[in-house]
Amino acid sequence: MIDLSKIQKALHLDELEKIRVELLGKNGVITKEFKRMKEIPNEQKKEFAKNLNELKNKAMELIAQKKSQLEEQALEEQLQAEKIDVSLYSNRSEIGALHPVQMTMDKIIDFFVKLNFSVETGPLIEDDFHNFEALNLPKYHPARDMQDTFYMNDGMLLRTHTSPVQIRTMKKQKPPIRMISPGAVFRRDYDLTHTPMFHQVEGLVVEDKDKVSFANLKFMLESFLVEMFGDVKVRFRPSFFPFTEPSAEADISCIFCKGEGCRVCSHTGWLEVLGCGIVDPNVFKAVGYENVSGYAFGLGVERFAMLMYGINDLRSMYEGDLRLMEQFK
Ligand code: 2U9
Repeated sequence: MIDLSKIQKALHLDELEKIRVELLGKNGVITKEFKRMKEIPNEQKKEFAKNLNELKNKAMELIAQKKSQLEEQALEEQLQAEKIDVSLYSNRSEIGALHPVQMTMDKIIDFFVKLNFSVETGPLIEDDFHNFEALNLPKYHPARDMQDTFYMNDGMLLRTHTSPVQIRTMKKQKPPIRMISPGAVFRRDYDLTHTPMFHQVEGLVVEDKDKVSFANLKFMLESFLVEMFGDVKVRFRPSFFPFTEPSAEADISCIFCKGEGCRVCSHTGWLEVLGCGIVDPNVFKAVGYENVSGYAFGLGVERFAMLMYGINDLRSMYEGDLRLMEQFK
């Protein structure tokens, strides 16, 4: 008796194929039965052939049915195995943000570039001439003290302001000059309001003698401060810097209390934001410029960033805490 029940029991397609070969292949049991035909007596041949054909057809039908069932099952298994759960949590990479100091610097630079200032840079490690001597900072000046400046063993130093860039630019270019120098500067200072490295943007305009006035400087800086801080009042107070004469410091009306007086402006209603002045003739002498006039200014970028973005601790700028950065995306 040929048993067809094992077709139904096949669990996988390759098992079913083995059964098909066993039954219907070249040496399969059903095929062999057909070969036995010649041994069957003539009167039984018809009946034998009919039964055998029925068996063969039945086997083929069962195999085809089972095959499509197993194919469906295999497809289902594959779909299950390759299923993607789009609701699962993924390790998304975070999008970065520019540091508030960089954003502030970019805004400052944008303003001056629109006014046709060139953007100049220079070395962070400087010599005494470019950092001090040429800027009318005499030998006994306190800024030159080991307590205030980082010195290298070879007498070189970390620049204490970006002013050496203006000296280098004047040495390689003829007037007129219209430039800003943004960049990092270094001072031996570390407390609530000072870090050993911070950023400055300084500006310099040099024209023919008597062409540049304090009024030009005031107008330009007033426009700049209104662009940066919005609708603020600006005032200039007399001050002193070795490289400018006369010198002034500019204040804006406090952006937090609108000039009413608060903790940030120490109840004065004013915030000091930059220094400026008419370039001292000794500075022009040091670079060999004659018959020129010029104005200059300088500002601390961190201070601007703190005011513009309401950051109240300078040190938080350099702690690398992503919670600060994430607020600037
Ligand atoms: C040359 C001539 C003049 C640059 C100037 C200031 C005034 C100033 C401070 C602001 C805050 C430094 O970062 S801070 O502590 N700077 O007040 N800077 S005038 O004057 C120059 C520079 C170069 C050749």
